[in-house]
Amino acid sequence: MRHIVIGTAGHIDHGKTALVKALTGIDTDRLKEEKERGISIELGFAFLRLAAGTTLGIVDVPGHERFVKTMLAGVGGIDLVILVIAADEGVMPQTREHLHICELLGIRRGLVALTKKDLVDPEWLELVQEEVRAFLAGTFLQEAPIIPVSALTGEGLGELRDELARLSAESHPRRRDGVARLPIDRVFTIRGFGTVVTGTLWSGSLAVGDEVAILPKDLHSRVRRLQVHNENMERASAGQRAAVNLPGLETEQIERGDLLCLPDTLRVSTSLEATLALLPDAPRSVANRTRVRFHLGTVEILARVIILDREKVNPGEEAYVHLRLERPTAAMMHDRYVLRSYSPATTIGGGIILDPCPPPKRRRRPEVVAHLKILEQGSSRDRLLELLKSSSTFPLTLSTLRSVASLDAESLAEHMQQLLAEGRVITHKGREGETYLHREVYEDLRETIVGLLKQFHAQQPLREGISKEELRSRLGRGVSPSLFAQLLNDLTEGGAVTQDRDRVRLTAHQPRLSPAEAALTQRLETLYRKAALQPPTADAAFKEVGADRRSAQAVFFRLVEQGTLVKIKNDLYLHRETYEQVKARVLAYLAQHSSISVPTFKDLLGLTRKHAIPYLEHFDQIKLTRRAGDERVLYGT
Ligand SMILES: Nc1nc2c(ncn2[C@@H]2O[C@H](COP(=O)(O)OP(=O)(O)OP(=O)(O)O)[C@@H](O)[C@H]2O)c(=O)[nH]1
Ligand SMILES: [Mg+2]
Repeated sequence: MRHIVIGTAGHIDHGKTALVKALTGIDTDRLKEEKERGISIELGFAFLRLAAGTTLGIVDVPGHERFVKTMLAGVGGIDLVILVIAADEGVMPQTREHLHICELLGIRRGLVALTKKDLVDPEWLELVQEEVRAFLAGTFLQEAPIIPVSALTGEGLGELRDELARLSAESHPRRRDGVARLPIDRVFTIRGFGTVVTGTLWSGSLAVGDEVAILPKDLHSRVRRLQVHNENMERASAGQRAAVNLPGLETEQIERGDLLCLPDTLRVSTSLEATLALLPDAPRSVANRTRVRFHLGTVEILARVIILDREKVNPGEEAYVHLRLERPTAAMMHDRYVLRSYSPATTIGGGIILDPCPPPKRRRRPEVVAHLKILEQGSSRDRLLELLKSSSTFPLTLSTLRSVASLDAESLAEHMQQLLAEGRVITHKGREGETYLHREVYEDLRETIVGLLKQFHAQQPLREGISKEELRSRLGRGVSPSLFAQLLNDLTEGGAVTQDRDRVRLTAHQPRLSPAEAALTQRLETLYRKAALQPPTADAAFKEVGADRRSAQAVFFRLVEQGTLVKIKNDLYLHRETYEQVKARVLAYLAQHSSISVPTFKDLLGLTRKHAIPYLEHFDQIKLTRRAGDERVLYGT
């Protein structure tokens, strides 16, 4: 079974809808307004059964210049185009614009239907054919058949149908094993079933029962019912137009331009990097930061063009660009997109997505251009390595890698196996399962950690180490907790780093105390030991030992860090010996009694009520005890 989708294209009133109806019997102008005005406003959908088991999906697009946006949403997923040119009018502005769009989208095959043959005489028809042939020169349709037809008399329709059959037999089928992607072009409700979305499956397949996600909002649902060409199906695959019934979602939550896919397969981004080819007849050059309309799949998003390899892009030139979108979307490497000028909206160019999730805010830099060159021209292995090296979040799962690198599962697995064997890529078991990162990225991270520790020790020579959470946040760059733990363990095994509970330090680091600091440490420790259950506030202690606050604080926190002083609550610290005694008293009491009350505790230790409560709260907090009404019982009883 071949699945092919055909789109119409061409100027307003040239007979696209009439031709689709003559071919299929289906009138795709369904709206009242379309009937009244005699023009197409929305996309129309039909299908044509050919012999040899092929059913062609047909998307009929509007020709009006105001609806080019709709046209773009319609032709995003097509394999073949029927460029409709009325024999009595010949090539007109949207004939040109629609052909440009098809070229920019990388459509490779199609034919020209020279419609309204019945309105012209043979000489005229010949002239128009010559005009059209000249117009097609240099485009993908330059060798395409030009078939005169009349929707009115039926003349030429047989030949047209034969050509369509021939072309679809020659078309390369889309990849069914790819990542399932369906850019949504319609959303509506069917009574009794609820929300239904339609679109052309660009790649992969969908089956009844599949869990699905709608991007960029990341709404979740499942495929309850699936139709292709008005028939219920268990599965739809690449190149088919499908209607998908999604329970639990309202039509208001979804719109044309959203993308239906399987959960956790695609990543959304507001930054994209791509090639940009400006049409030779674009009205003007594109300057840096120009605001444009970006079209990909069925979506239109306003965006700014950041030019990466030159000052401006002139008509007919090709450049590397960073696209900053005003709303996120999910793209894949090698997707084709179209740009239209902001106002007046006309098609000016387009290109190929190279990096679907680059770091945001990139500017013109030689290394960015080098990166994009590899993504554009490199082998699939080089592209994979480049993406692993440049990804702004990591590590990456296989399914994310597969979609950003546009690789099929098999070749991705092969590449990864080899790269792992060569040691160029490292695996990591994270919350998302098996993930991968480039060895250089991993080593960079390790070096950064060591650098951060050095910096910390230089700034805080008395501190034993930095807390792990603090270190991870200084590392930035979206390192997951589990990857961070792996990095630390790796450094610890190598001996460079020592971990002590929630703290980390360089093994070589020895907190150095000056003689004055050592003396101060001694005095503070003695003070707290003696004070026992009546400890001073930190400030009072500093005064008492005759030290200024700044130098005393470092020494003080070192005592806390080492565990010599134990924090009960803000500004209430006990010497560890006193603390252990208090704890032992409570435990001993609770060994003989089922619970302890505040008054009992206070009497046991000779404290005032005000002072007693913080200790009990502290014990609750460290899960030694827990509250049971007014009393405390042992935690876990
Ligand atoms: N005589 C004649 N009239 C035709 C033929 N094909 C279309 N028409 C007429 O041309 C007009 C426009 O046809 P449509 O099919 O609506 O044109 P369209 O290209 O779909 O127009 P838009 O969708 O608005 O761009 C209608 O009045 C049709 O009846 C034909 O082969 N012969
Ligand atoms: Mg029409």
